Amino acid sequence: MNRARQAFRAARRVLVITGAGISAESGIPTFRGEGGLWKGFDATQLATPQAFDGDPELVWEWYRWRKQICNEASPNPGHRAVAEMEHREGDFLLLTQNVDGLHPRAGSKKLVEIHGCIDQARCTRCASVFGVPASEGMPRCSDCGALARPHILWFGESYWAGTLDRGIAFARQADFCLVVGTSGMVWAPSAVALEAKQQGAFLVDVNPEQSQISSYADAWLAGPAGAILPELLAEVPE
Ligand code: BJW
Ligand code: ZN
Repeated sequence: MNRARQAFRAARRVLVITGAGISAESGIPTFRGEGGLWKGFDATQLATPQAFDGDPELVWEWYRWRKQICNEASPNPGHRAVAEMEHREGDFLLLTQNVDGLHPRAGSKKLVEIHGCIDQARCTRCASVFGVPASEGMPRCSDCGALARPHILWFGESYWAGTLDRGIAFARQADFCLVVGTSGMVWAPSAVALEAKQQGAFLVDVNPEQSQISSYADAWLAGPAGAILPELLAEVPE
């Protein structure tokens, strides 16, 4: 913790990468591990273009169920600590894999929601993006009437312009990279963290369990984000 804190204090360009674990303490289930299943399905079965083509109603039902959980949840001390980091001097970027909207609700502004946002839908024909309507059922595009899909990046889909590329460009300049609450199983966010490390950043992993990132990290802070992140920010008397 002390080495991580010192590196953070000295840093001029800070990159934070978050995953589902940072929202676990807000009551949102993670993808892998306990509680990661819904009606016998896991994310790899439903978060795909093939699943949507085969049964759009089922996929929309899953996302509406998750949207409700996300909307009812509140940001926790981990999200608030990340928002606070942005206000230090120097450059900052938050790259989140989470679609739950808790980072912006905690006050984060310099952020990229690399996998999209659960409150948004996108037209399958004209690609227009709009808020998911409150009414049940499958949303239709308000511009052209075609079926809309969740505005979420699914497995096998390429990262949208201005998301991954922005993260990689920032990672190459970062001198501190903080990874929080991700298993690191999904490419490409884990690759962004390793790129930062390779280009000289001090890499910290915050996760109660060993992740794919932990063994590459300069410091693995094993514990829940809601406790560890405020501690990382706290002033300590010399
Ligand atoms: C705590 C905690 C607490 C608990 N505090 N921590 C073979 C090899 C390599 C790559 C590939 C491959 N085959 C395919 C790929 C590429 C694929 C991929 O990476 N697959 C791997 C799973 C193998 N990636 C893609 O397809 C991506 N696109 C892409 O690569 O485009 C180029 C390309 C195109 C075509 C072919 C090949 C390449 C797109 C990925 C999109 C991911 N989308 C999802 C679902 C949509 C979003 C949604 O519906 O919400 O995003 S998948 C799901 O995983 C979700 C998450 O954002 C993402 C990451 O999960 P995350 O956040 O890490 O959660 P968990 O549950 O895994 O981990 C939680 C962690 O928290 C755990 O470690 C806990 O210990 C910890 N934790 N409590 C701190 N209190
Ligand atoms: Zn349309």
